[in-house]
Formats: sequence, structure tokens, C-alpha cells
Amino acid sequence: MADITLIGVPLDCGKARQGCLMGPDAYRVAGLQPALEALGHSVTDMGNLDPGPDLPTGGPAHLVQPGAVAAWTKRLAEVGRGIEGMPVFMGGDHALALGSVAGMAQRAQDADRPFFLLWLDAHSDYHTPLTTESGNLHGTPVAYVTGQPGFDGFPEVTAPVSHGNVCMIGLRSVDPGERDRLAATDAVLHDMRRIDETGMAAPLRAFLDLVAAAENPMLHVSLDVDFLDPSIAPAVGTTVPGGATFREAHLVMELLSESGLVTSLDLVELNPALDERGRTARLMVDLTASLMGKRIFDRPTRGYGYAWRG
Ligand code: HAR
Ligand code: MN
Ligand code: MN
Ligand code: MN
Repeated sequence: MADITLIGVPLDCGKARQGCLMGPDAYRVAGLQPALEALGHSVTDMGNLDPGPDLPTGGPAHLVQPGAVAAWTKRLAEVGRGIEGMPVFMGGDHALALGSVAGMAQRAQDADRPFFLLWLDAHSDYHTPLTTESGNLHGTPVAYVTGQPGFDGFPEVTAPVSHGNVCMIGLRSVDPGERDRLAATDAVLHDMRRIDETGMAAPLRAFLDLVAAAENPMLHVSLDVDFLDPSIAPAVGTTVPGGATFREAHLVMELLSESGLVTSLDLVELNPALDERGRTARLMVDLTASLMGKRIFDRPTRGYGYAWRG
């Protein structure tokens, strides 16, 4: 059983549209803590973090609140690096991953463990401040944590994630300004067109095999609400049609659970102001529970064992 720390991250500065600051409380109202405790985990909610004053940053004038994002990045990286057990970063928009991932990668480096990143998202979030057209820094975390230039005034990335240890699943909105740079790396990229052909299981298993082959690995999962199809998860500002279905998303979580490899998690981009009677928040809670061991049956059942890898 895991020692889970819920970290409230009411970060809403990674884009112009407001609402993600309510995310942490929406997860609390939707029962994230009791759902995880019911599975036998010990869960502590450390409340909501405060980033402190903005940091002085540079970069193009159209960047949205770079000083606030930089302050959050510093705070989250410190908290992530220091946490024991498994942190769950309850966002907040995806700009929180600049700090959560940087912190977890640093913790891995401190412990001399290889670090892997699974990015579940419609977007590749590989812009830098120099390539983003929108100026929204929630579109930049993967570039930051892999050590790309252009993040003036942001904390130095002292444990850059290697592209070959990054896997993205769910992609269906990648801007020209990020596509070629990302495709030139050795990151593992599964867009929805490929998922249509292979399903979720084969590419995810291949990545998990890669992770498992490493010595004492750490695996951070960053789950963006818009990974999911908008028909089941409307509470996000950047919906893109053609996302993961209810069953595809659960399968991903169940495979991650069975792998036993996940060491930290982001829940990002939930905008409760856009939700329908809380159903997106509840789905995200249910997916997190599946990632943490919730199953339909808790042991192999007759006729099912042929595919069982638990
Ligand atoms: N690529 C677009 C931009 O930079 C949209 C980025 C949206 N990102 C998120 N997180 N919603 O994935 O503006
Ligand atoms: Mn994202
Ligand atoms: Mn997204
Ligand atoms: Mn690289």
C-alpha cells in the first residue's frame, strides 16, 4: 500500500481563462481522499500551496503571467523534491508540471534512480517561451523539464528529463511550432491516429516494459483532463474531439496500476466552472482510484487469466 500525499495546487496562471484554481477543492468534494483510503492506502492532504511573490522573468511580452508561473515552478520543485512517498499534484492547470516534474526528476537524481515521464494529453506541451504563439505557459512544461532554452528567469533545470524516457499518449493537437522539434527527439509519441489502430494497451505496455527494464525506476504520470474525450470530460478549457473513451482511459490506469511502477501523479486542467454537475471531477477521481489499484475483481477470475499480468 502506498503512502500518498495530496498536494493542492490552485495554479491558474498558465493561460488566460480562469477556473483551474478551483480544481483542488473539486477533487476534495468529489472524494479523492476517501476513494484512495478505501483501497487501503494511507493518504495525507497537505492543503493548498502558495507560490509566494512573482519572480522576475524575461522573454517575449505576450507571455501570460510568466513571473507567477516561475514562482509556482520554484515552489513545486522544492516540495516535490522533498516529499516522501507518492505525491498527487491536484491542479491547477498544466503549468504546474514545470515544477512537479522538475521536482520529481530532481528527487530521482538525488536517489540515483532513472526517471521516466508519461504524458497523457491531447497536447504535446512542447512550446518554449520563444515558440509559443498563445503565450500560455501551460503549453510549455515538457520543453522546460527536458532542458530546452528560453525560460528566462525560471529556476535552472538541474535534472533534465531525457527525451528517450518520455512517452506521450493521446496527442491530437500539436502546433507547427512544436511538432518538428519534438519529432526530432527520441520521445515516444502516440497520437490518436495510432491509438485508433493499436488500441491503448500495446503502446503503453511497450513503454512500461522500457521503464521496468531500468534499475529501480521512478515514473511520473501527468494526466491532463483533455486526454479524455470531451463527451465524458467537459470540464476543461481546451477540449479537443477524439480523445480517450471511458474504457480506454480506465484501461490505461489499470495497466499502470498492475505495473506497480508509478511513483508520482499530476491531475491537471480541471476547470470546475465548466463541469456538468461535477462529473468530470468524479471521473478523474475514479481514474486515479483505478491507477491506485481499484479493480472490478480484485483477483484473476476464471476465463480472464489468459490476459492477466497483475
Ligand atoms: N499548443 C497550444 C498553445 O500553446 C495549446 C496548449 C494547450 N495546453 C493544454 N495543456 N491545455 O495540454 O497554446
Ligand atoms: Mn497539457
Ligand atoms: Mn491538453
Ligand atoms: Mn534528449
